Amino acid sequence: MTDYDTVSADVEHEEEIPEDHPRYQDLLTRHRIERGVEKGITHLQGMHAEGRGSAFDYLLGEETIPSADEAERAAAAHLLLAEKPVLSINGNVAALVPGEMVELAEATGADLEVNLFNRTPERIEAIADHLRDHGAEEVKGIEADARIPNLDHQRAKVDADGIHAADVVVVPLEDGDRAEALEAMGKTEIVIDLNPLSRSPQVAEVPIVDNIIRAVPNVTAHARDLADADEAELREIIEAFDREAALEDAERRIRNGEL
Ligand code: PTJ
Repeated sequence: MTDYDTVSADVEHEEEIPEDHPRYQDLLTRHRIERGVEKGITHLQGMHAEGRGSAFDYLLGEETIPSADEAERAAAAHLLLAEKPVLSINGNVAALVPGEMVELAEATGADLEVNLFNRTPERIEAIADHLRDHGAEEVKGIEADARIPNLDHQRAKVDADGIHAADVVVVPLEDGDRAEALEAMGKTEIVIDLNPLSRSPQVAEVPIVDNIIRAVPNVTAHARDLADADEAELREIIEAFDREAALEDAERRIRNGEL
């Protein structure tokens, strides 16, 4: 039997966290965010964001609920059909799922673009390096030679041949103003956010109410499964997905979940 008292609050490497620990995913997530802050990848505000997310995840039962799995399949179908899909990476995403985002980009032919709420050249570089360390070949968002209309200067910065030109954008843990501004540009938005009442999932064509740690590998798995699907099959999956029902289902789970 594992002696859980021996799991230090300050583990050096994530392998030290026992996988059978009842709070394994939460401990792993916290550890990755702390390391992200230490490396200059994650903003301090990212810790607050993580705390909020972790509370919602607890209420959801820390599992991918069936409606989230359907959203993840619809997200995969959108990405495979897209002409120019882009995955947006902020400081929390980079700390939590760097290799998983690289794999999703490879499975769907999407570009990776660093896009920050609290933008500094140092953090942009640190995140781009971190993604390259995890196998990314090209990382966009450094040049930031275009702007999202109707958003303040720093948060509006994107690459002209990246998010600005994208038809489908994955925006995990996104700020509501930017999600709305991207929607106003006509982008198909796939939002990953554990709070179904947040503005970002509310404006998304595909709201994924799931922990990003579970969601991204599952979208990749669906994309691999659908790799040989024809356009008609992908469109059918997209048509069958009901965003309102998915949001309502997640909210109901959170309000009525058995703890
Ligand atoms: O790196 P930067 O500068 O771009 O800043 C990133 C943060 C996340 C700090 C910034 O975008 C921010 O403050 O975001 P919010 O407004 O706190 O929104 C984050 C949302 O993500 C909240 O609704 C959380 O519930 C949700 N969230 C947090 N952790 C996770 C999550 N959703 C899915 N998986 C998580 N692990």
